[in-house]
Amino acid sequence: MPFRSILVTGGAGFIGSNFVRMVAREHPKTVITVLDALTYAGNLENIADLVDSGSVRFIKGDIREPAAVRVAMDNAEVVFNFAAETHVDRSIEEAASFIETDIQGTYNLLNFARELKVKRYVQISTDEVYGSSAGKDFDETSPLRPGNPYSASKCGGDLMCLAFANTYRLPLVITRSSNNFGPYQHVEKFIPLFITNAMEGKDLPLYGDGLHERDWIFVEDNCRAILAVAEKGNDGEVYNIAVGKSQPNLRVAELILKHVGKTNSRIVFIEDRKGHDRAYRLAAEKVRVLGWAPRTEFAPAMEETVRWYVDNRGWWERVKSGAFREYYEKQYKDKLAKGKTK
Ligand code: NAD
Ligand code: TDX
Repeated sequence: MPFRSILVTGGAGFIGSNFVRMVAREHPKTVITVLDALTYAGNLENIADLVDSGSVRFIKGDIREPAAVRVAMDNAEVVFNFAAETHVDRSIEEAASFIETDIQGTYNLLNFARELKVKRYVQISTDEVYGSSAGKDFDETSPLRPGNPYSASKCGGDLMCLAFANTYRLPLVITRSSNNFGPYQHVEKFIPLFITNAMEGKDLPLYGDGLHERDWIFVEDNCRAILAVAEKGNDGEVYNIAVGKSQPNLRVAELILKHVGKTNSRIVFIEDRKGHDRAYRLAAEKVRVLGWAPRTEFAPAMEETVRWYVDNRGWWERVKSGAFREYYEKQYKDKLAKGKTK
């Protein structure tokens, strides 16, 4: 990778931690700083080994606070913004924190990226900004039609990015990927919730008729696509990232049960999510022109993912019970108190 030093916001979350692990493994000369507020979704355990070995400098801080952003961005050549409030169901209950982090936080990052003249700013966005797809594949020029407060907040962040690219010529790119799955994903999300509930012998709560479709991408494939866009994408442009194999939630739930070794009897159909987007479908040829293609097939990646949750039971039990925070705070007490872990 041609980047000397990168700032990864939200690097203690699901995709951010997988991204940091990939860069540390494959580009050991790149200096990595992680800025993460460690919200309920941020878990220092996800990158603890890298922080301990000195491969990653960790700063506990909030992108909503300009001062924290300014400190973390010092010396960053490239900024990757993964930090966000990300769970649709939470945004339906209460959206204020989504607006603050996903829009205001993005604005803070853009301001300092401009002031400090970063070489490239990469905004991690989502297929949800286009809204539900009725049979049509959305490309990067499709209109934004968010269907819930989370995706509306992501649209706000994206639009501010595009405004900075146009007004100030900030060299930035935006990636919009489909649903990710893999290790370290929070148990509130569909696939980890269903895997861990199946392991615990609990019900698997499917919303509505269970026939809503998602185009699942293995998290490592998305991380590689994000790197490709950061390295080779054109300034001011958007890149969709998807595999192009949508499937209904019910089928995914059945596959999970098969891998966990349980019967289908635990699937229960519950009241639908409010405003539930039926399907997301992306046309993602543009990123392929940069040389990216997914390396992973859904079925083996799912098997690997289930195995990860089986092998890392302590990790998700601590996330489910809430004990994860006490666990890492004990380990990093002094360092976290100073607001810096190195
Ligand atoms: P996640 O919820 O697992 O992680 C989010 C991380 O951001 C956490 O570590 C959290 O502590 C941190 N964070 C939240 N608010 C913050 C703030 N104000 N300041 C600093 N840090 C803060 O999310 P994820 O699934 O890893 O998603 C990462 C990014 O990818 C998000 O921008 C999301 O919109 C986007 N995305 C996710 C998916 C998916 O399927 N998970 C798909 C497309 C796009
Ligand atoms: O208990 C559940 N039952 C259920 O049927 C949950 C949590 C989800 N579902 C359904 C809703 C969706 O159709 O499964 C599908 C996936 O749900 P989520 O994991 O909540 O993902 P989604 O709403 O599709 O949004 C995800 O992809 C786009 C991420 O959470 C976003 O951050 C990302 O931008």
